[in-house]
Amino acid sequence: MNCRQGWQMMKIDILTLFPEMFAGPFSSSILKRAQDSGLIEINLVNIRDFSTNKHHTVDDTPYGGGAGMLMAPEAIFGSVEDVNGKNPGMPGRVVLMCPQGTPFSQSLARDLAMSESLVIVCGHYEGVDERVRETLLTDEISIGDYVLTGGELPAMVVVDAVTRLLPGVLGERESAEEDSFSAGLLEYPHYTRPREFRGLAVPEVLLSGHHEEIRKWRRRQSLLRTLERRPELLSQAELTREDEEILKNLIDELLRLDLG
Ligand code: 4GX
Repeated sequence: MNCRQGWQMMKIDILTLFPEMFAGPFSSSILKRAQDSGLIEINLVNIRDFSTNKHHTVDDTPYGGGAGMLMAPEAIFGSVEDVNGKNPGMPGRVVLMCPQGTPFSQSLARDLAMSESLVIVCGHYEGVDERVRETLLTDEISIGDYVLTGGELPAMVVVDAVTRLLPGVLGERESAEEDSFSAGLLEYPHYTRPREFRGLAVPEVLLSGHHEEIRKWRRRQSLLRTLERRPELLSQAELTREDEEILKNLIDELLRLDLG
């Protein structure tokens, strides 16, 4: 349950100490269009507005000692409870962006895209008081194994990847169907005009008009790229008998190149 119907707008609340960081990405291109056409509504909430102390601080030192500061619970609880109160009957997901989270992926993006609403908390400092994790969150997500200055850029990544999956967001021309990862393989090489550019020719088969030959060439290129760059994807990919045959030949060829 808690599954959004395709015609319903997705409400996205972003809880952050730096709401101004979102201005550019959210007022451009497809994310702007998705908001203008009512497919998503993005609400930026400044966590500092929910500080309960007179200096409006949101951080504090860790019990037990040690370097660095933590996000204290009061302002995070206050801001999450405020947005949850304004989304009655929308028990969507409450996500913390942090390096300890589940690795973000296209399948997690698909899963989030079915939620009625998203609340995204952008982590800062050395992290958040553990009671936030214990009681407020449904998810913790990491966008990759590197250290950023805060959870804002990760939140933008998640909003972007989720939004483009919502029905009506992409036009016919931008369709999400044939993308990398839709079948678990990397994309084949693409070419557009001119036929020859600075002495570099477009592969002959693409100009031939032989649709079956073109399909086979593209599939082989997808498999080759995946084998060379991301072999770990192959174990999860949806492979046909033909794909397996092509892969065998590719591996044979690569081995012969190595030896010869
Ligand atoms: N994918 N960071 C969050 C502070 C923090 C630490 C622990 C909560 C718990 C990151 C990433 C990321 C840096 C954002 C540390 N907040 N977030 N921040 N990679 O590196 O998502």
